[in-house]
Amino acid sequence: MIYNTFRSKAAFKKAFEERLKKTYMIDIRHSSVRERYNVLGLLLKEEIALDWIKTNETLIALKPKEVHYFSMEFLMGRLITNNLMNMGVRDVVDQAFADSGLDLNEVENYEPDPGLGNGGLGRLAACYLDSMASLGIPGFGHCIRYRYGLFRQKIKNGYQEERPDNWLSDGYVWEVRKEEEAEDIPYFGYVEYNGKMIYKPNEYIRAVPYDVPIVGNQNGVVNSLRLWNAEPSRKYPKDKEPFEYEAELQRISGFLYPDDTTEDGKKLRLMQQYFFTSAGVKSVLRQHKSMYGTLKNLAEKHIFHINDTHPTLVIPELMRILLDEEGMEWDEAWAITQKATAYTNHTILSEALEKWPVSIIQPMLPRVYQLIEEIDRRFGIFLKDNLHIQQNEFINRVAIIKNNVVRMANLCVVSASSVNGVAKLHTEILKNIEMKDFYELFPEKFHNVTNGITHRRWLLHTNKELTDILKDTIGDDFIKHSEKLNDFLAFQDNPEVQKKILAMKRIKKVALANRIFHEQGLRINPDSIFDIQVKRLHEYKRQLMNALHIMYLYRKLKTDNAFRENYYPHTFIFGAKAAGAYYFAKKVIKLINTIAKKVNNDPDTSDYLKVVFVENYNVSYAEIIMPSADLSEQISTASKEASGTGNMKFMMNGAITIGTEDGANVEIHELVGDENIVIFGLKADEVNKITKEKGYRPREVYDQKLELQNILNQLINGFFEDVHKDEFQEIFNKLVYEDPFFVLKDCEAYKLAHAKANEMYKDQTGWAKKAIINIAKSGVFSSDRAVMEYANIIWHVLPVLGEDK
Ligand code: NBG
Repeated sequence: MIYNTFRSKAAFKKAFEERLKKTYMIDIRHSSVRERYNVLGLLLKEEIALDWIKTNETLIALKPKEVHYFSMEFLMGRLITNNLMNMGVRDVVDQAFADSGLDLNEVENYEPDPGLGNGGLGRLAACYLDSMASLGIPGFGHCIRYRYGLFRQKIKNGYQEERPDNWLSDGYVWEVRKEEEAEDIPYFGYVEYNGKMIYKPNEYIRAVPYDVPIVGNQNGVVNSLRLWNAEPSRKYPKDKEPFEYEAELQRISGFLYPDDTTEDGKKLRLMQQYFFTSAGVKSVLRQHKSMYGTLKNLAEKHIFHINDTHPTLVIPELMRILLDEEGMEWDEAWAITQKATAYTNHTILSEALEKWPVSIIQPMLPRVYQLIEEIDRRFGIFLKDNLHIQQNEFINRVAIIKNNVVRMANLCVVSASSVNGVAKLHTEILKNIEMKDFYELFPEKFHNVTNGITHRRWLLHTNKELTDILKDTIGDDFIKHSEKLNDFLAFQDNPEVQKKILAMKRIKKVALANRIFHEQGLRINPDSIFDIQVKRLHEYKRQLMNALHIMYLYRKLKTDNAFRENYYPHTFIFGAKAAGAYYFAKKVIKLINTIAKKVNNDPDTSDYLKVVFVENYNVSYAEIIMPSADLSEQISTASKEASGTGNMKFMMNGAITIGTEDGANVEIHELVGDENIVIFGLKADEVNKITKEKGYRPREVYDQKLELQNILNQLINGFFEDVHKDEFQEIFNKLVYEDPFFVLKDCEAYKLAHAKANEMYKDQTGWAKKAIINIAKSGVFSSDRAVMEYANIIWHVLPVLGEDK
């Protein structure tokens, strides 16, 4: 498609200059970056608007089935470059800017990075939106318009400090407020029986949607992400102080994941969950009704995807509307609700499987709670009818409500038509261990869809150099069909291509080194191995094992000449945010920074070893980090990482994985073979066995392995002069006396894996070959593949939109 404003360099320049004048009364030479950004955004949005309208018209004409992806998080990253590229106009703008002496990068970097997510789960949702639009699948996101996203991280004296992320302070150029489509969301009150159930809420909160366009890749498709904002309802609550009501509103769309360790935090979280699920469901049903005049065919036209348990209330909310407002009988409403919902599980960590105390949910959502009770009661009858013997324990395990808590995952599995895990291993663990009982009951519901990442953002946009090498060697089919990356295998032994890959890596390493110097004043050597672990800070991800290994290296480098001579210089790079209330994780950040300070300032080792903790790791930072890695650290305790997606981004950019057989690492391993990955450590079934047998005594490892003992002692013996001797006592104690994630048990294997990687890297040709194989095999990890699997196996939707259809 041709976008009028962007049809030529001259046309764009003219429009841009005129708009700058009319909007800001300023000429281009004197304009600020903010003004340029806003005007460019507006011009793009105007063209997007036309495609948006066209997409809607197609939806009205074709009436296809639509996906509604409900997620508490969407970690979108910046949209400007995405939109420029997906619209195919980036070159025009770039050249026009260059002619006028302006820097497009600077303007792109002005965009705030909306941090509406914590990590992998939120980023996955963003990748899936990109793929749905690019494939022509009608797919819409639903979330909350959090005024503050995930905190901005500051490192002060080695400690993490959290600062509010006020991403909306200067407005958000992409969003469109849809006042007319606001919904009132009911809370509290009671249910009256008057021939039928009538819910009498005590208060309403108005949900106003802000739509953000999701632009498909050069296909004219524009889907949307609907962010719901909390505002006062016209039906003002009678018995509430205005300030109290106002404060409640502010909090609902105030923060992403507020502290839920307190009773108050829990309530707020539940209010948020109902807020956006109810608003989303109502808006879809309203549109459906106006199009078809009935909700009887709802499940033929819509699928509501429940991304982890946070949006589970989609289920009782659908039931409520179908029963109470549509007057359907239970069986009919239930059949529709089941067919129209699907659930993805993203973790087996039990603390993340949500459980709501009845004492919170019942008063807040009395009718919804009644319906959950009824679903549970009927499920109980189903069990009694279907289990041959009375199996009380089984029934207790699968019940939705037990001991006065509502188990949201159980509600999802009982109700939804599909349950899926996010990598093969993870799905097997769900089927055979975590959700074994349910798998026995409903084997047909269980599916696997291994996660994916959009190669448009994580290859085309972040790594132009690699994209050019690929275009020169295999043509540009891979842009639309990521599986074509496989053709690159043919170049694994080609010396020219190998050289180009190494040169590409170096450019990307220099770019990261510059950013780190610019931000933190630390110089790192782009000719050292960049060994990178970036992800949320969590014990199971074992950043701590990485840190202990660096302590080991430091000691060796200082004391063992032969070792030093054999050692290829390394730069260890970490990026991670720890949840504000996660004390232990914050200690690990302090430890990494303490090690960094000591190691980086030691002239004996500084040519060999550098450690960097990058501040405020987020999507935009990841765009620079992913392409620059030689080694990708994916070292979680086997069985604990559901999939991982950083592992895929690194691989696609030519890094070699050093990792455990966990999550999607298993599939990376299968694809590239033993030669092109460094696998170590306990396997998932070993971890499960040891856990079950309760036979692990980390203290014994400490007593027996003297080398490791020395390192651990350094945590508490004053080795780090800059901190109090007790600073890391808790880390020491946890490792030596509990070690729930088997750090000590895997330490030795990890050390050997690193030694192997060190040797591998010395053979640069061999390394380049491995990188090529990793890149070539990464095509299956495109989110296009993942989304097509969802479309075929779970959603039953077709890619009907787009100019090429
Ligand atoms: C995370 C898992 C990751 C996985 C992402 C996306 C949660 C609850 N889970 O392993 O820890 O890659 O989800 O599926 O954030």
